Amino acid sequence: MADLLRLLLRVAEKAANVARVCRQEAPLFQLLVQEKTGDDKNKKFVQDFKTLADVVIQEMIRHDVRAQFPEMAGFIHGEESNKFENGLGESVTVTVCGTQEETAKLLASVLDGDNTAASLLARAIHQDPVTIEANTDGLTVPLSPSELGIWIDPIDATSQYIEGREEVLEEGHLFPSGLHCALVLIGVYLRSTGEPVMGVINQPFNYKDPAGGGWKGKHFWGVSFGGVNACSESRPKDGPGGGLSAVLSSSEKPVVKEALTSLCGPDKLIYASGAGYKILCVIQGLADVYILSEGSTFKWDSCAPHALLRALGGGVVDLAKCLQSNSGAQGHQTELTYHQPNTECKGADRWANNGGLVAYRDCSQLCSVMGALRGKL
Ligand code: 2IP
Ligand code: CA
Ligand code: CA
Repeated sequence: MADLLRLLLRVAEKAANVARVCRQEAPLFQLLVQEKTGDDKNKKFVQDFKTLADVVIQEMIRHDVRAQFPEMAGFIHGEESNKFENGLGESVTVTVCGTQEETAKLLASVLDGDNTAASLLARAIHQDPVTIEANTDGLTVPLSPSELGIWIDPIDATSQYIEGREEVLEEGHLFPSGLHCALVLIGVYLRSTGEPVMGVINQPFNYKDPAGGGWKGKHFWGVSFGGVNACSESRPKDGPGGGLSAVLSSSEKPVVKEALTSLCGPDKLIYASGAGYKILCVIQGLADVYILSEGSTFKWDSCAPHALLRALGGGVVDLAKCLQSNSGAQGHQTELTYHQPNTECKGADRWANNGGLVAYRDCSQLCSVMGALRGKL
């Protein structure tokens, strides 16, 4: 398990590099921010490029995990499909090839022959990342790769990634939107039960090097299984004056906003972008809970940060199930799981967290939230 963790930290850093390169290299950046104007072919090309950054990152992660852990090959899932139709109507399957040149050639066929953009992307994909220091010494978990599956969100909060507003983060403060909300999420679950057992989060745009070296990232990881709980973050201390703080999507239902304003007070209700970023805020103690009443997140959004929350003694529950359950919020029956699709749904919705969710560090705070929402939804 420690081997897998080290690999995921490394490949998430490579993914962060690709995300940074797409914003740093002018030919790629132009494609990323280009307005969707002009003829249909141009619109589609620009749209493709935005998706391509995501697809390429996901395939790179899949490629590297499969190379080291072939037992996991059929169980590496993600948000994106690797089938692409280019502007000429040709179908191309995006994969990471054996050499940088081959990958560049393949990418050029998706990018309608834009060799400069294709070569820049291929270089980032095949580049070795800087070594990631993680204190995983002595971490032994009795699980083998053949028992595990993976969920990847190559870039969460894509809209913030493309908009690209820069914020200077301050320790202990939640910044609701901006580039820092974009995250690479890699979660590992147990195939038999669906419980999240390991998570790696990379924040590619954590701070800008004051010496002009560009954006630097930050990584977070957690492992939680069978009594072993380890996390790069320590459990945050309770804030002054008690009281609960909650983070929500700005598109949350008015009835939920009202119920939580009554519970937390207006000053302790914060809105932020990115499902992954909101759970990260709970992990870091920038908020106590994240509540979402709709099924607008997916397994790839929650799996990685869920594992970190578990390692800290918290979790992520299915809100609808929790509201129905008589035993209140406690018990593991209401925690989100990652191994079974919603069979009644089609497409991406098969993997939606349909009942909404609540992410929490502290069970008693989860109970307060459920108390405030019961009978309102
Ligand atoms: C999105 C992204 C959005 C989020 C949505 C996710 O993932 O995290 O920001 O909505 O739930 O599915 P909101 O910001 O309102 O919480 P992606 O960017 O990967 O599509
Ligand atoms: Ca997402
Ligand atoms: Ca995404």
